[in-house]
Amino acid sequence: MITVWGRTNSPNVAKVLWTLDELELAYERIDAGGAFGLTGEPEYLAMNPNGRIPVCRDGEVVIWESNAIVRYLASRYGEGLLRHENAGRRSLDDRWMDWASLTFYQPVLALHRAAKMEAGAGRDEAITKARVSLGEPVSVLSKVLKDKKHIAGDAFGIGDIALAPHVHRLMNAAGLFEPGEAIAAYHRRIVGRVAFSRHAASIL
Ligand SMILES: N[C@@H](CCC(=O)N[C@@H](CS)C(=O)NCC(=O)O)C(=O)O
Repeated sequence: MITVWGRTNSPNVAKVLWTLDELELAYERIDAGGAFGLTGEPEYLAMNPNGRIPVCRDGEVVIWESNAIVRYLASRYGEGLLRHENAGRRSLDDRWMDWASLTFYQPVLALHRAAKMEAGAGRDEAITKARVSLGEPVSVLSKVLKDKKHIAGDAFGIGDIALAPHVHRLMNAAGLFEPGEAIAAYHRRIVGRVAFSRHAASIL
């Protein structure tokens, strides 16, 4: 049995649960992180010395870092489905996974946090700062998605799994940021996936 530790409203946990659902794999999930705690316990730290969520255990294999978990699940259970055999094609998904985490995640998180601030407590400044930091990555993403159904081409893959929860967060901040039609259309395609829709509501 596969076990996942993590609260459901984390986009990094959502990536893992979404992958498991796409692959129709059975799993159990244990609440951890945020108000659930657990991540500072010695048993948890033995699995992930960073004390962060998610963690995934599959038999003897224990993995942390959400992208590493998604890659593991796709390679072990989704070869030819979510994970391509051709190394060059695989690298397309890999680079967008890295881009989503290293370039896109922080500006989206900044807007998400600014949106939740109380009016008057520096909220407007925080929104302006987040908008500026989103400008370049959103421009790149819009150009790439203009001619593609999914981030690495026509076929859905793990590049989308790493990227879409952040796109979803961006779309949830509608009114504060206009991401443009290419990103909005991509978001509609992803939301149309049953496995994503099961987890999307909890990615606040
Ligand atoms: N790069 C890591 C980030 C892990 C991370 O920072 N997770 C957050 C939730 S998204 C966390 O553990 N926050 C502390 C908590 O929830 O207690 C990954 O992708 O797994």
